[in-house]
This record gives sequence, C-alpha cells and structure tokens, in this order.
Amino acid sequence: LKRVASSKGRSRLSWFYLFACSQVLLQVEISEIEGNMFRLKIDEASPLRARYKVPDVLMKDPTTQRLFVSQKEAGILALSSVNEDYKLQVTANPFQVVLQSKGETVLSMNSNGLLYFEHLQPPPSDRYSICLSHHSMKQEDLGLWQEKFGTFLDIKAHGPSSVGMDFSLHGFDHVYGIPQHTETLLLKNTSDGDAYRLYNLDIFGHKIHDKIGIYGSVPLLLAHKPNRTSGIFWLNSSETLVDINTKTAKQRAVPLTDVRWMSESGIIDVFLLMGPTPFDIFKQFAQLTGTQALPPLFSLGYHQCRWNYEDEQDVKAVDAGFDEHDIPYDVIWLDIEHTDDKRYFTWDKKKFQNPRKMQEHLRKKKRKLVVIVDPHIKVDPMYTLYSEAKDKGYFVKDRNGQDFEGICWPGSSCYLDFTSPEVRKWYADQFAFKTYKGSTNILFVWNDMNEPSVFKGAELTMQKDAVHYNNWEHREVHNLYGFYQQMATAEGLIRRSSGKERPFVLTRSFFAGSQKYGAVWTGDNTAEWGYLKISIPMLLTISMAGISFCGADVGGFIGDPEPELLVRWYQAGAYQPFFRGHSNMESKRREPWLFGKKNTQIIREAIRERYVLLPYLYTLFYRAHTAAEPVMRPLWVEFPGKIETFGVENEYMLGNALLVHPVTEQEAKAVSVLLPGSEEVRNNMKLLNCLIPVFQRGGTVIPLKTAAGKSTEWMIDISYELHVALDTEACAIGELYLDDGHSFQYLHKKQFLYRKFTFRKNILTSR
Ligand code: MIG
Repeated sequence: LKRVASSKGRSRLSWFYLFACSQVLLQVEISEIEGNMFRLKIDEASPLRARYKVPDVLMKDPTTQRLFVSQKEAGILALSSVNEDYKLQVTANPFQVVLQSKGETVLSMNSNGLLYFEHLQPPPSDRYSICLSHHSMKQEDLGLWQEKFGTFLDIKAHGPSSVGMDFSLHGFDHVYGIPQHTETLLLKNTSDGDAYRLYNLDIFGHKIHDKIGIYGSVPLLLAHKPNRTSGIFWLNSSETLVDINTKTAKQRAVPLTDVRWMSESGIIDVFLLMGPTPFDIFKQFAQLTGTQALPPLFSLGYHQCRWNYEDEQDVKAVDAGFDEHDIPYDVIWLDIEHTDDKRYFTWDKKKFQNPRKMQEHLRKKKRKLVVIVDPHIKVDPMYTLYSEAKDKGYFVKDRNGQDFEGICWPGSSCYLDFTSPEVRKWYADQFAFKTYKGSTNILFVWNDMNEPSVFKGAELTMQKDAVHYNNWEHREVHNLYGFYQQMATAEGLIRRSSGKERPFVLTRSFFAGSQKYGAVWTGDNTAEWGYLKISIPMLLTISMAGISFCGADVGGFIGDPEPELLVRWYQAGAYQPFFRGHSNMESKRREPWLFGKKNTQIIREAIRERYVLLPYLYTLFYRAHTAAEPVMRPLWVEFPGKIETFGVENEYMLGNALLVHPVTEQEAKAVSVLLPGSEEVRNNMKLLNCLIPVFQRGGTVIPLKTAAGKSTEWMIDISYELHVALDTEACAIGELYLDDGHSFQYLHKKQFLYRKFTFRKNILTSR
C-alpha cells in the first residue's frame, strides 16, 4: 500500500517525498470474529516505534475464525466466511474492501479513497541535519511536529501519526450512535469543519445541537434499514472526528451513507458488526466490550444531590424532609465542599465532624450516601494521598518529565495516572474502610472532572504532550482517562467488601466498555425546556452504545427551573435509568417540597411511580447485564420494520413493554403519541396516572410493587403485582428477576429468582 494522503494537505506531501522514503508498507489484517463480526486492522509493517493500540477495553482477544480464500487473481482477493454467508472482496489498487452478506453489499471500505495513515518518521532535527540547514526549516514543516493552540504549544514527541478511513453503508439512510453530543438521535450530515467530535471535554454550559465532544465518547456507530442493522466500532482513544454523509432514497435509487473516521493517532482497528438485528448488534458490541454491571437495587431508586449539601445538619434536614413529605428516596449526595479543601478521601472537619455518625443515621433510615472523588490531587506535601503518589511516581508527567501540574478545584493539582495498573491498584486500596477515614459500607462514589478537566488547560483539559505510563503521550489515551478512573474506583469498592458487594460508581467521563463499571450522567445541563427535550436522544444514544445505566440531572444543573419544568423533569426522570436531582452551587435550593403543595404532590406521585416500577426496571437491568439489551431503547429497536419510528426521539421504549412519551413542552395540555403497530399497544391508564404518558404494549406482562416505600430497602415486604396487557390473540409474556439486591451471590451461588410469566387461554402460568 502506498501512503495516500496527509491530514495537512499538499505542502506536507511534497515535504514528505523530499525527505522520507516514498513508500511505506502498511500491514492489513482482516479476520472474522465469532458471532457475525469482522475486524480490520491496519498498522505500519515496521513502524519506527510501536504505535498505540487501545488496551483494556476489549473483554478478551476476540476469537477469530478462519476466512477462506475463494478467489485470487492479480490485485484481487475474495474471502468467504466458513458458513459462506459473508464474502469479502479485497482489491489492492486502489485498496478497497467490500463486504457482502448473501450477495447483498452491506459495507465497503475506502470506496472514497480517504484511507490515510501518517507513518512515524524520525524527528525533523535528524533529517534537517542531513538534508537542510536549520534556517530554511519552514514553519509549516515544523507545524507537523508541534502545533499551536491559543497560547498552548503541543510538541508531538513522535511526530504526526493520524489515521483515517471511509466506510460506505449501502442501503442505509439512518445512522445513530457515537455519543456524547447534545444532538438528535439520528446523526446529521456534516459538512466541512462540522464533524462529530469524540474528545472528552468539560464544557460548562454547553449548547444544545452541537457536535462538539463533551465528557465521554463511545466510537460505535449504528446503521439501520428495515431488514438489517449494522455497526462500526472504531477502537481508538485519541481525538477522533466522524463525518457523515447520507443520501436518502429521494436523492439516490439506493440510499447510502458515507462515514469517515479520523483519529489523531494510534492504528486503524475497526470492528464491523453485522447484526443483522439491532439486538444482535448490542450483543456483538457486548461480546467485545462487556455488558452493563448489575446495579445494586438502591441505585435504581431516586437520588438527591446538590452542589452542596452543606453539613451534617443539612443532610439530616433534607433526609427528614423526604419523610415529612412522604417522598421516597434512596441516596443523598455530597459534592466537593464536603472535603477538607478539595482533598478527596477527607472531610471538612467543621461541617462534617462525625461522618460515621451521619452515615449511621442514614443507615437506620435505610438510605445511602454518595460522595464525590475527583481525579486531581491537591499539591500539598502534608496530604498523604499526594505525597505517597508523588513518591511512587503515580502522577501523569509533563513533556519534560516533571509531574504535570494543572489548576483545578484545590488550586495547583497533579493528576493520577490511571492508565497504569499499579496506580489503579493503589487507588482502589484507598477505598479500604481503614484507609478512607469516616467511610462506611453505605458510602458509594461519584467520579467527576475526569475528562480530565484542567482549568486554564488547552480546551480545559490536559495537554496532549503530557506523558503517561509506558511513555505514551496523553494524546493517545485521552478518551480513556475517565474510563480508567471509574474502573479503579469500582474495583476499590468491591475490594473493600472483600469481593462481596456490588459497587455503585457514577462517572462523568466514559469510553466504550464503561458499562462494566457503573453509571454515567450527561453532565452540566441547563434548567431549560430544550435541555429536558434533548436528554431523551442523548440517553438513547448512550444506551445504544452499551451504557444502559445513564441519566441526566433532573431539573437541569445550571440555573433555576420554573416549577412546571422541574415537575415535568421529575416525570421524565422517573422513567429513565439513572434518576438523580442535582443543582449547581449558584442555583436556588430545589428539594421537591419547595414549590407549593400541588407541585410537591405531583413530584411525589412521579417518584412513587418510579418505586412501584422497580421490579420491572431491575429485571430490565438483569437483561442488560446478561443479554446486553439496553434498558432504554429507541422505538425503532422494538419496531425495526416500521420506518415511521426511525427518527422518533420524543418517545422511547423502556424494555420491550413500556412506551414512554415524556412531556417536554411548556404548558402542554396534551401530547400526541405515536403508537407503532398500534394493534398491539394499549393505553394503560390505571397503571400510570394520566400526568405521564406511558403505555403498556399488548402481549406483555410487567411486574410492579403494589406500593412505594420510604426507600428500596423499606419495600422488601411490599407485595408484587403483575400487569398483563393482552395482544390480539389474548396472550402475553413477561418476566421477573429478583435477588438480594446488593451482593454477588446471584453470580457465585446462583441465588436469584427468575420467573417467566405466560398468559394464554385465560391462564397465567409462572415458571
Ligand atoms: O464544574 O463538583 O458536572 O455535577 O456538581 C463544576 C461540582 C464541577 C461538575 C459536575 C457537577 C458538580 C460540579 N462539578
């Protein structure tokens, strides 16, 4: 293969031909992976130094199956899968791969010739000393080894190394995925400079309808047409851009979507998920990156958060407020102000004089506490966490080999290098009860600022030339930083219980596979109607990318919601996987009872509906955990043949049984709801009062509790009820999963109940 293009255009090319060799060998590996997947890997045959290959994201090295050579001529190689369902045609010049399923072309690669691979080169100084005198070195040449970004200078220690490739999806004009953006469910066409960006950033007050990268990324794209769903998983953790160009059936006899992926560094390592159904795609992606961790039951209850609950009295008062107003809740949260001057794992001794006692109080109320633990560490030799990490060399380094220092909440801070297994183990140990003073087993954790956020840093994050474990530059691992922190935190919570208890860890930053470690939320949204509305496609997109346990701050983090908006947000959040009210420091207090009797009443109802629904929701999480089925899913996933559902983002399915259409319009008196295949969907007004439009699909049985309690733990003895909605044949099926709600006994000792309900010929059976 010839090196075909450059990320920086012509000047770069001519320079390249002058001073480097004109041809560089790339090695292409194509393999079939068990379960209808293909993997295409492109790397330099003999790079100057090893290029970064994303570790720790794949569950295991995928089992490959042999492809048979069915045809071989000059420049053409035809490969077929064992069962002959798939054929791959590889042509050499131009390099292209066409993937067919039973004669139907599904996907082709490099059909637009946008494959590029910047091979590693010796530093310019070496070459210039041979070829040129120093002063004739042009800025544009140097620009490839260093880049200016505002006042920041990014020195690329190993030179430019970007990679890219295009894919054509034949017959597809609906594409989804690649979170996280504040965008529509359907990916939009991009034009120059408007690509979807995957680069984890802390963007306070981010705008809606923007393709800029925020907080987390999962480089998985899904494409759908009535008889087939396909997926492209581009395994690369450096800054990545995705260009989309869809030509619909109106523009072209056969619709087509071109997708171009570009990454700053690493190799091309791409998985083609062949479906053919949406649920096959979810399974295939889970086979690669894992399934959703089974959450402890309490974490599916309602969470009350604020920046900040001030002190022990405040915590007690808020907790008591829920009882006083008869509103269920499970967890109260403490934000950064609970610490001793933003030293995580410590307490502000004035405000939290006796954190254990406070937790004992909450424990008696059968409730939990979540505290924030951020990845930046205050530079302070008296702070053990800092001095230990410093001595052991556990911080990310700057390009000169010093500990990277940035400004964050505590002032001058260093950043733990979670990409190192040794650092992760040490960090996990910090959660041991005897090490983390004042912590008890009802305390769980929230990881924030882990993009990582660096005040005054380039784009508010770490410089790309910072250096991690094994000498990898930050640019290579950027999108993995939060993933690794959550991994270490979850591990720490498991270890502190000697492997017995399931952890709960919420993270702001994430990557493919983060579902294995807990929950994510969508960050700093704003208390405006538009943000409530966009939370639905945002959560659906995250869910399709494997992370079922996701939510958006109820009420909107920034600003003050008018009561109507707050109420509507509670009603929406009650039917979303992770359900937490949260507000900014500058926002007014907004505990659910502060907006008058009537609003308190409606919020109470919404939260109670959530609690009554928990058996169903927990069962859905079990399905997510064991079978990779997203808890919250777009309509089209349940109705893959119904084109009218493909773009729907104002309603969604919770499991396969409930259709939810949250009210997101101000002063709405009515909503119009699309009921796909309406012969099988019945309105179920008894189940859910008419304030929240939720419909149960005919043919399903859902398990509920007969009443809500003060928290999930108070509800153990409340009975179950089944709601049966019949289909046109007067049949229905459903299931219920139950276990102790907190341990790993379901796994190690098979201690669980799993019931299947069938309603047929007027008889309900339970197996
Ligand atoms: O930029 O810890 O998204 O939920 O309350 C502010 C304080 C830092 C950002 C999080 C938000 C949290 C806040 N944090």
